[in-house]
Amino acid sequence: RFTPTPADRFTFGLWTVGWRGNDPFGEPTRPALDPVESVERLAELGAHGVTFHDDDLIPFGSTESERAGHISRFRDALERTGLKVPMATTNLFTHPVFKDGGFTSNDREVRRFALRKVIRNIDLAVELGATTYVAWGGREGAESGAAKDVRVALDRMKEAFDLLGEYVTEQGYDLRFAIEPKPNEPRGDILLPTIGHALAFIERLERPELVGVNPETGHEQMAGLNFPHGIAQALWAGKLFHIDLNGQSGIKYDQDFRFGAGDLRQAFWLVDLLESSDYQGPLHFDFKPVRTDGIDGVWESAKNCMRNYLILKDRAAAFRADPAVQEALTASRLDELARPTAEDGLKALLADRTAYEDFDADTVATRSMAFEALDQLAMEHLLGVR
Ligand code: 3MF
Ligand code: MG
Ligand code: MG
Ligand code: MG
Repeated sequence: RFTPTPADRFTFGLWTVGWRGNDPFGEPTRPALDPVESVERLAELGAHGVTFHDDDLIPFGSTESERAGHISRFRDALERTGLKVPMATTNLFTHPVFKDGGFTSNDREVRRFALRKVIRNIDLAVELGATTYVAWGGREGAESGAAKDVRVALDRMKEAFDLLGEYVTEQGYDLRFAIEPKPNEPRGDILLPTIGHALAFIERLERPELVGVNPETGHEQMAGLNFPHGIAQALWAGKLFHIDLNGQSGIKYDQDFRFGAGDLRQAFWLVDLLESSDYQGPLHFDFKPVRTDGIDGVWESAKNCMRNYLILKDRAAAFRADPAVQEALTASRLDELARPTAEDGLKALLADRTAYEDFDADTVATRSMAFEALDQLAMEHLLGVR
């Protein structure tokens, strides 16, 4: 029970299990992991796929022949294990050349290099079967006011996505982009800081249909936002192309705990939402095994990201199937929310005296929404006592 299979669509970034525990104050606490070993271990644990930044697989500055060697070992491991590569992405943040960003660096030469770096890895992503290309612009931002003209930087950001959209269209690739918002870290303030900012930006692009979002649990919660609400709006907009699942405890640095740790109640509502939605993409974990642990903790936490998702899926299904919950939902008028406010039309609404002239606001105000009873049922299902 709660043991995943590839049919569950769980995926992991090479950089997640491969994180060595280096942070701004400390050196790595674990040795480097060979991507081939990560592929093998993730397959053993029941994952469906693996994702990567170009530099996770092919160290920055590799020669052509070194690059080919890394790719061929990786490809062999994929073939051996059956693991898929549904998504890939670009590292536009580690090398010092990206200190002021990739797509929006004030330095034009850096911007041109960034685009070429992305395009090169898009070709590899498509070769390996990826259909989603994530773009996290962690260095696109500023620490001070005059350093970045945000409106102009957004022009450059749009230019980058328009060029990338033109490229994949010309190549005939079956590939869509997913922008990953984050409010801050490593920049003081990052452009496109939340799901909402990204959704608004996408509508200004030349090919908006090619671009969606890849929201990360902790990133929205770093901004104090409700992650399930953000995901619901992305779904509503038809823009949930991918997702980064992890755990975060409130407004702090990007904690990247394993899924289910941090805000457990938001994790429950998130799983409830995803499982009731038409989202068919990968369930991708972008977490960091805590640096206090050795390699044992890496595989333990990877396993438990998936296990916690499956446990929450079970709890959410029990919640929805409980007749007491269904009654409580009706008492809370969720069915009424689903009914259009004026299916009789504007004219009828204006003519309806009960809607205004004869409406008794004081009496209607006394109707309870009964949300407390409903929420307690959720709590008890989550705690496993119902
Ligand atoms: C940083 C992130 C990134 C992105 C990754 C995928 C290094 O907080 O979340 O992980 O997820 O770049 O595009
Ligand atoms: Mg992150
Ligand atoms: Mg994070
Ligand atoms: Mg992420």
